[in-house]
Amino acid sequence: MTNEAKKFWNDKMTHLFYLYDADRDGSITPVDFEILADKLSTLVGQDDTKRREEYATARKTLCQEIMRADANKDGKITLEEWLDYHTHLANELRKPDTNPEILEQLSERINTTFNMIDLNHDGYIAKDEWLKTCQFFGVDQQTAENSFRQISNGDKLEEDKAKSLFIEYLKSDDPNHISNCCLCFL
Ligand SMILES: [Ca+2]
Ligand SMILES: [Ca+2]
Repeated sequence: MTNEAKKFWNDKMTHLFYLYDADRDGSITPVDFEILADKLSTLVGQDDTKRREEYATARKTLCQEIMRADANKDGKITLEEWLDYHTHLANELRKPDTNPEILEQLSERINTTFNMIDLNHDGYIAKDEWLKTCQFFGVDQQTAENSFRQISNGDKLEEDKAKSLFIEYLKSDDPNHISNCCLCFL
């Protein structure tokens, strides 16, 4: 990896870290997931009790998976822990014989995220779901629309495609890679 590619990848992961640090205290803790899930659940409507419960469960799963990055187990993920964890993960994903346990953990994380974005649970990410989620994470509308056009087959993004993009997002150090627009979905 060149220094430039390394810097790009580091910046991408740092950006992701701050997206998750919802209370902006400089570390990722379970409180951040509560804040994010509360905000996200307003996207599906306050009245939908069932979806709100699903969100609560999804939040717990996602939190559990991501808290694996807390190397010293003090209940907080620092930026350093975050970058170490994802460097290790990305290296593992680049191998032809990725550790199956790591793949399993990552699929848990990706499935949960996918279900949170797939607001109506039909197995696809529709354009409006993509736009809403992008907006939620502060991506401007034009960028969101352009990225959807690039990655979808017109009006839908299929589950398998979405999941492989998420994995590429973690691996790729190429500033022009199509998966870069998936920031915020991990
Ligand atoms: Ca925090
Ligand atoms: Ca820690």
